[in-house]
Amino acid sequence: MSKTIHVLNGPNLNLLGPRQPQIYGRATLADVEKLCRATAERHGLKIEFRQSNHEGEIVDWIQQARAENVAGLVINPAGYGHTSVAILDALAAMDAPIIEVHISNIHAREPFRRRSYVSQVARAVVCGFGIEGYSLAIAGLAAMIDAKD
Ligand code: DHK
Repeated sequence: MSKTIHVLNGPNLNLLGPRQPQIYGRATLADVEKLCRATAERHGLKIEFRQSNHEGEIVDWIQQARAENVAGLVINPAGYGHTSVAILDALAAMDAPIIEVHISNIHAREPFRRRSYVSQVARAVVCGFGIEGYSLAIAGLAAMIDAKD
């Protein structure tokens, strides 16, 4: 039976494409989803792909991923990565590996973006590769899941 991973996206990522393309590129969230689905399929993984602008909804989804015993979680927490203890706490309650993704290089931007709460509980962090970072995250997660078997 193939394993399932969840890919969660935080606030404003629904605006990918038109939003600050000089930072985030011109690809849309639909393009990101297509890329994630293709990468997951290549690695024999099933995928659930979601985006929300609401902190509580993201917390609910993380709890749901935990309850469903997903094989792993990829999360671009977007702005909430820098602020949300609630999302950190929800992630900390998970056993499955968590990979944090940022499209931009958060370390080359404003100082407040350099700290991510999510990094404390992420097994790996990918940033600065544009949307290709999602594909790298899923490939890395697939290797971690395989190594565990
Ligand atoms: C996306 C956002 O919306 C920002 O709030 C983060 C992240 C960076 C990204 O690069 O994907 O600071």
